[in-house]
Amino acid sequence: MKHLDKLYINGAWVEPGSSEKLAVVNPFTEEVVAEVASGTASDVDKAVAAAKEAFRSWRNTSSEERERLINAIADRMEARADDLTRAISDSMGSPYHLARDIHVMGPIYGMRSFAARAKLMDESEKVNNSLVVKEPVGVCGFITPWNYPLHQFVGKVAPALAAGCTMIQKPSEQTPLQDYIMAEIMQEAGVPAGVFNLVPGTGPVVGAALSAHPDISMVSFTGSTRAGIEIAKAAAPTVKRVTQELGGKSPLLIAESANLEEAVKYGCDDVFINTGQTCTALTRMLVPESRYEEAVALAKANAEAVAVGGGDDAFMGPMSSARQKRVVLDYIQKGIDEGARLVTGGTDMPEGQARGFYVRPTVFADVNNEMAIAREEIFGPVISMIPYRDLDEALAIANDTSYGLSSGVFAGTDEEALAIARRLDAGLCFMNGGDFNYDAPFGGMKQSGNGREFGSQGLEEFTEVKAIQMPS
Ligand code: TXE
Repeated sequence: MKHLDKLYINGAWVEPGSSEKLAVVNPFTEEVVAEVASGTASDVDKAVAAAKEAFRSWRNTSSEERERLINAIADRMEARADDLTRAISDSMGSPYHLARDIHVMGPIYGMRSFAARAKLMDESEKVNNSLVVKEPVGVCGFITPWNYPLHQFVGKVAPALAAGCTMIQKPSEQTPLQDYIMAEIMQEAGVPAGVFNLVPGTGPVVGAALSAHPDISMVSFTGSTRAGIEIAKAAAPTVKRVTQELGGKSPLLIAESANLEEAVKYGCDDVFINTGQTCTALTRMLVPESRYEEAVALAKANAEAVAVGGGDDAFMGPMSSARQKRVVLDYIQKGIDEGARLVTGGTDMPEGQARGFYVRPTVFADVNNEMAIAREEIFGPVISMIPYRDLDEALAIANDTSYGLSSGVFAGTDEEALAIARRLDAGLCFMNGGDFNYDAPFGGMKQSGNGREFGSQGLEEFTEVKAIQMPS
């Protein structure tokens, strides 16, 4: 068992103010694999003081220097890719090969992408007698979840470094392990003391202290809408900037003209990858009535072909925690009770699994958009198939949600798909099988959040603009 009992503050490994520990549980074995320090509000004060002091000089570094450092961090992430992969696989239950390809390689690209963006901070604009310049927002507090822990870390830390901000990072209680490796990497790469600080701990203690701290200028949060609202409320009295990446209940609109086999396969893979614990998952599959039963049969076949387990051939590991497994099983039961047709899956353990937080890839048909399984984020491998009569009805159902993070469309031609994509109320749209892009802005409309991560918009979130009015 690992013991990670220190915090990383002001460039040094220090004792936390409390002897309480966070227990990290391996979702494959259900055993505790690590005990991790749990910080206090006074640890947050120390980290904020260090970040505030470091900001005085870090904000004045050249963009070339910040570019060099971010590249040095990305180089070290590559060198320690196996350690990062093992940490994520062991704590969040992703089979090793998927943890490496999805959870580690993508974020390394994401980190490096911000090296080149540091120089965007040097851009200025002359507007009549004003010179408009960019400045870093200041000391930032980051609160991240457990479903893509390194991706979310990079989406906040990389642009903050590029902009010239300093920061305090709080990982999820469930998945702090890779953050310890990242703190070591920051130290080895030569990130100056106080620029990056790591304070693991609970949401109500460390997360709340970050949200309310008067010397923090911005909080960036990824997680549940519930916690996002609490954080925004706690942040309001200090008028700090708050960016939120929250939940989703995203539609996949399959048009009459689509290649049904391809569209249903894409939709199933998209929901089952990461065991459904993806905020962009296209969990509401909208299918024309005329092709509904054909689509249901295809979804059943796809779900039943998913390899569940922890090995090299597995596509789907266990849920990340016993609690999340309970949540998903309760939703499956609710779907049955609400009268949806359980096509495949259900509340039993998948075949061949004796322990681990596994659930079965599950498909519901005859779902209407009022049911809880169509309205609430389940965050598990559960697809709700909803029939529609015509495109207007399909779009009305697709947009009838309090969320607006992601969406997807399949149609016979790209022109038709693009026209539909423009009518979906979401920050992202995956069109005719289009891939995730680390250089494009990522974020949601409506109750899916505020602000964007990645791409040059991801840097802008960490930027203040100043208009200097010059004599004419
Ligand atoms: O998230 P929480 P949970 C959704 C998903 C999931 C549900 C609950 O539907 O089933 O949320 O997951 C910190 N002040 N998503 O309970 O509680 C907490 O310590 C400050 C969607 O695990 O939001 C952790 O670091 N911080 C999602 C982080 O918030 C607080 C990713 C996330 O935990 C806090 C994860 C508070 N009052 C869950 N309360 C996505 N958008 O990708 C908690 N935290």
